[in-house]
Amino acid sequence: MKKLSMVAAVGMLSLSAALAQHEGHGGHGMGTHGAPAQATTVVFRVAALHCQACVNVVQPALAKTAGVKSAKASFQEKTVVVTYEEGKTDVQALAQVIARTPSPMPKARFEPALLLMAHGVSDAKQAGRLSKALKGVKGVGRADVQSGVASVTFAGKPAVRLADLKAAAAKAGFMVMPLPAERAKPAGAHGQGHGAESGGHAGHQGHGH
Ligand SMILES: [Cu+2]
Repeated sequence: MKKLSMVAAVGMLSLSAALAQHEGHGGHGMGTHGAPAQATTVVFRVAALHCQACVNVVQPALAKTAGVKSAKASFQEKTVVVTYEEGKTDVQALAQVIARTPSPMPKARFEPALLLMAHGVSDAKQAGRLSKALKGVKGVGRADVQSGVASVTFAGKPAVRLADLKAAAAKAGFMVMPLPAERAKPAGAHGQGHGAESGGHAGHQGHGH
């Protein structure tokens, strides 16, 4: 019986794959039943992800959240990449799960910022306008726009959806979308090396009292 249903499931999978390939041909039943909910992947920057112990608390907290399909935290990159089903959970609720997870490090708190790619921002004035538009969404705490990336934090009830942020940006003449995970690597990785080279100057400043 178990084997039979396995075979049936595999059959269904290859059938739907075949249907997807031949989308033009009638496609009856497509999208009416068994269609997967829209999955969205977002990236949060979490500066307080210090080590593997931090990763080991954040990932399971998200994984057991309804609507979350996968969660991958990285202390090297200070990011949490979450794939979720729209309608079951959304960005502010996910941020709250991260924020409410107790850090294993003393006195540390996970303070997630949603990273969004901002299109249509070419100068500081436009960055300011987009930032203001995002801050206008009820539930958004801070919204900073730098180098084409908007960093959004949340406050209050977990009601803000990605769609709300997109709509607010669109209304102001911009477009935001989740930052692709591969673009979320911290730019500071290069900066730190540079800082070490000119460490002599930094040292002087540090003793300047
Ligand atoms: Cu840690």
